[in-house]
Amino acid sequence: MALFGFGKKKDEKEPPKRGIAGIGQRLRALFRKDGGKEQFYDELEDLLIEADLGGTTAAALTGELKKIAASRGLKSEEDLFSAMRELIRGSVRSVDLSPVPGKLNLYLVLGVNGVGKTTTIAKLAAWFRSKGTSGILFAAADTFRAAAIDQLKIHGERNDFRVVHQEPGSDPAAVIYDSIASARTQGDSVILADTAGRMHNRQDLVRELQKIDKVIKSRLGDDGVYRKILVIDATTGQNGRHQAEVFHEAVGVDGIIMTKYDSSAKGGLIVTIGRDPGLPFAFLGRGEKIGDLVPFDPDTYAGELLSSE
Ligand SMILES: Nc1nc2c(ncn2[C@@H]2O[C@H](COP(=O)(O)OP(=O)(O)O)[C@@H](O)[C@H]2O)c(=O)[nH]1
Ligand SMILES: [Mg+2]
Repeated sequence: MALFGFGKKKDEKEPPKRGIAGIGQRLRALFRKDGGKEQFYDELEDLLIEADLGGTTAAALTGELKKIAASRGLKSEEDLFSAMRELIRGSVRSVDLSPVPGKLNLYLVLGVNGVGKTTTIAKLAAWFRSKGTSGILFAAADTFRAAAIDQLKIHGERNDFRVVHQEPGSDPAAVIYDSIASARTQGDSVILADTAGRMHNRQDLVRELQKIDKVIKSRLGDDGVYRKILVIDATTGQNGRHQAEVFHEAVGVDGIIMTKYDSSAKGGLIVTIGRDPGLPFAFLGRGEKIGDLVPFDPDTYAGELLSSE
């Protein structure tokens, strides 16, 4: 079980790098060398694929840049580079998922195994608390393994958040149902619900999520605010896009948190998902500690992706 402060020792890790290591620099060099020439666009497409944008998105962006360059007569390295930056910037959206004051806000945290759901729940709780929200409750609805429940309980104990849980193997929808009742009794304002993310049987996963979704909708009612957050690991590459599609189709995703966007991450996946299925991003996870969560900002992101630092 990996928890904050455990796992890797601090000094074993490089300081977080910004954006894609080396790609920004190589893009710069490419734009400088033969920006606008036919071969330039082929090389650009390859670099974008390396940056984890995926073949389809890389080809689309390259084609769009080519059109813009032709129609505006762009030739200089600077003009082409800023057009590229604008294309990236225009491909991604942010979303503010702050709790609505005076309501019961339920966040269902989704994602496949190991992406960082449980860790992200603790980070989100700390973030909300730092912005003045009190009465934050965890629902241990990843009931698949005892360790998953324990992990959330430890986060709760360490950071002083209440945790609603049942026995391992119990019905996740029932745990969330209980947590809503408990939050109402105690006057809590936020529930962060963990879920299991087994993907090997897509049908089962979808069916279970839809059942949970139905229970939440009927139990929370119109006076509650219900949002579904998908957690995606930046290091999973283009499979992350498939995950976005599956979860979005199953229950509808309100916002994505991309984790492990710290050292080895190649954040181009954000552009891919931002374009198709077109989902917005709420936060980036940039480390294992509870404070390693930053709101997603499209301008900063575009800058970092193309940064030559
Ligand atoms: N480097 C880094 N590691 C993370 C981040 N978020 C989670 N992790 C690690 O990813 C692993 C799996 O996290 P966990 O929350 O248990 O994933 P879950 O199975 O989706 O609940 C743990 O070792 C976490 O410390 C992040 O933003 N950056
Ligand atoms: Mg977990």
